[in-house]
Amino acid sequence: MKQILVKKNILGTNDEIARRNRALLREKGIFTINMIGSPGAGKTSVLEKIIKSLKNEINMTVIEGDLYTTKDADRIESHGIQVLQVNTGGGCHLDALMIQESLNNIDIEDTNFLIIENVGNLVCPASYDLSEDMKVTVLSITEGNDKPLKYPSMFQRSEVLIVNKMDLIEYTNFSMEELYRDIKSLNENIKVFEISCTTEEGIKDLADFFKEKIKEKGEMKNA
Ligand SMILES: Nc1nc2c(ncn2[C@@H]2O[C@H](COP(=O)(O)OP(=O)(O)OP(=O)(O)O)[C@@H](O)[C@H]2O)c(=O)[nH]1
Ligand SMILES: [Mg+2]
Repeated sequence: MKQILVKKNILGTNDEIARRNRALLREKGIFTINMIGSPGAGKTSVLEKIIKSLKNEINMTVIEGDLYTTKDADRIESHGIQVLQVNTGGGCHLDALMIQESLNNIDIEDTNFLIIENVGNLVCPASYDLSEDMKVTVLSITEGNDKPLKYPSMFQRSEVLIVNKMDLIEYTNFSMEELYRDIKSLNENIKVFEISCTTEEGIKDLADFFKEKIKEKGEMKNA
């Protein structure tokens, strides 16, 4: 599996680079998501479930962002998916230059769906456009339902909220009612999926949702 260490951005502003990446991804018809959430919210677990659901129909590529290690990329690679690990060497988020470098290091000709797993962090990634079509935030039940109001930017900028670890709700004081009230006050258009990677509740609906978006964006390359 490939792994890159990032360089300092001297080539332009994040938005300029993101614009160039976005043009390339549009030309290739690749639907791209930027998956964000706290450390341990379950981003890689959700990704693994999506891969299992869609890999026979859709060609996927994953870019894994982490400070150090190839642990998440190793998990993805075990599913037979093209994956690139980006190590930020301590940086708390990915940026558009890292995505540009990633795209230079992988073969995207056959890809329909590009999933970027951002560094585990609910704050910094909100400010960096990675040229995605959609920001997808993963919030897990064990983090508490107060997180949207405490960390609003990410929730305001996301098209999709995945509420993960629903299997644990009975052991916590997490209130779905309060969550929906708060999240809608921040972003009335956000689409919410309640899921569990343990029981697989909600995974099919989530996979179907992405499948529609992928088809809208480009021709199926494995058709
Ligand atoms: N009970 C339960 N545990 C889960 C669920 N989803 C993930 N986990 C567990 O939560 C832990 C963290 O999951 P990861 O998928 O590694 O989380 P992550 O967000 O990718 O973590 P980082 O990449 O380190 O930020 C693992 O031990 C998973 O097995 C779920 O739906 N229910
Ligand atoms: Mg992960």
